[in-house]
Amino acid sequence: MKDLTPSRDSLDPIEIASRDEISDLQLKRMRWTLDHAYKNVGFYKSKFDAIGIHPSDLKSLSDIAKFPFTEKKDLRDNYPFDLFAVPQNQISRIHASSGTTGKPTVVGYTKGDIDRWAELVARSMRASGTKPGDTVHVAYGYGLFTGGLGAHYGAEKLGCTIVPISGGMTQRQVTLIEDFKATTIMVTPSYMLSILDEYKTQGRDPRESCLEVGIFGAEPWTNAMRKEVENSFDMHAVDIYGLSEVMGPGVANECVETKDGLHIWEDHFYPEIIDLKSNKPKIDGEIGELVFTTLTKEGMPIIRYRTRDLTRLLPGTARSMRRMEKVTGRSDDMIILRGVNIFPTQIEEQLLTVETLSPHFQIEIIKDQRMDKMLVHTECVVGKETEEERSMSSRRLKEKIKGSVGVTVDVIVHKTDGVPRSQGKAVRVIDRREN
Ligand code: DLL
Repeated sequence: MKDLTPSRDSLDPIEIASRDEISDLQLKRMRWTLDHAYKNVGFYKSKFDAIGIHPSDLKSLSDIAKFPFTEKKDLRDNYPFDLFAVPQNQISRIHASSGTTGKPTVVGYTKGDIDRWAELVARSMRASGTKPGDTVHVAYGYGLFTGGLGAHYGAEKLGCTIVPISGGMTQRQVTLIEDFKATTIMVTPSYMLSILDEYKTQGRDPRESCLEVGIFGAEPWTNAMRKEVENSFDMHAVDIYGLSEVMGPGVANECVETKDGLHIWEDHFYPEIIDLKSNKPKIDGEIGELVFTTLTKEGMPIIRYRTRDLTRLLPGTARSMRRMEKVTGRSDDMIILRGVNIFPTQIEEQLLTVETLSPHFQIEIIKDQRMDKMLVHTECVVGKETEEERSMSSRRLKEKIKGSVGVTVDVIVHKTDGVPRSQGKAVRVIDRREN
């Protein structure tokens, strides 16, 4: 793999500023945000008033813990536009999450927000090793989902050639990556695996591909998966994090030279980690739920948004801004099986150590005579399809999961293409228990 470390003078000065400079800027911006939200969003005014807190009570950054949380439900309750802090004619873009049940969650951006978002995605891409002039294949979905357009505007800001292909039609993805000579791909990690399969189907050697960098996010993925993709394509695999309520992709990103967790762009977002039970802030280094306060959002500022993502905060390395460890999973996705907490990423990690199995998987939870049972569906690799080979692979994975996660699961090894393929965010868990 090429050394793609960006030169220090290509960085935004704040990325490598002192902690004091960063904190001073955060405090100034946090005051502005609280004021803006209080004055212009009825929801925040009534929530602050109800507990007798006022933006002027913020004397230091840690005072943010005195303010109330915002949750996904609050976005639904204020559907569609009641959390907007500017008049409608100043909103230049709307995105929304599909929401499997009930109303979607809607977010609005001013022109300035769109511009800052593009800057932050450009910063994220530069951190990933992408350079002006590179060709970027954007396979995140375009539309109300923030992935496609978020990546697109960032790539444009950085000065790249963009191929706005969106998700789907995997055969064509591979043809166009190769014909247009993309050097960066932006896509969910699970869809990247489908693209990898397609390379093989087309008889192409992925290690010969022109791709140098993959910027993967929108769903949890492990370091084991990083190794798999990096070895298969001889490319860098870098993690990008974000969520629509806070902005979209580009809230945090790994640096290609370290790949040791994601630097949070702290000049625009203030992170906290809270305890899942007590909701009290935890200190850096401790695992809990990630909470964000935006510092520059005009259209829809958000105060102490509970992401449900589990991680911990770590000190800066390649940049002065703090890092978040790769997200283990969402608290909503945590499976509790006979008293043991399990995240799909733990299964992914083990699966990737069994060479006779492909990295595609899906977890099914069923009730079997009143007992919860977990089935892991996966596939054999080409050449290991016999009944005997598949049952051996199944036993190996079952043992590994038992050894590392501590639960007994059933592993069903299908033939190639037996597990549904992702074209965006993978559906990892199907829960068939009745409540
Ligand atoms: O997924 C934004 C995005 C698009 C991020 C493209 C990165 C790349 P939402 O649809 O609102 O926004 O989903 C946000 O996805 O709370 C996490 O649970 C999960 N997520 C996003 N990035 C990562 C990541 C976009 N790198 C939700 N690792 C978040 C783990 C991630 N989970």
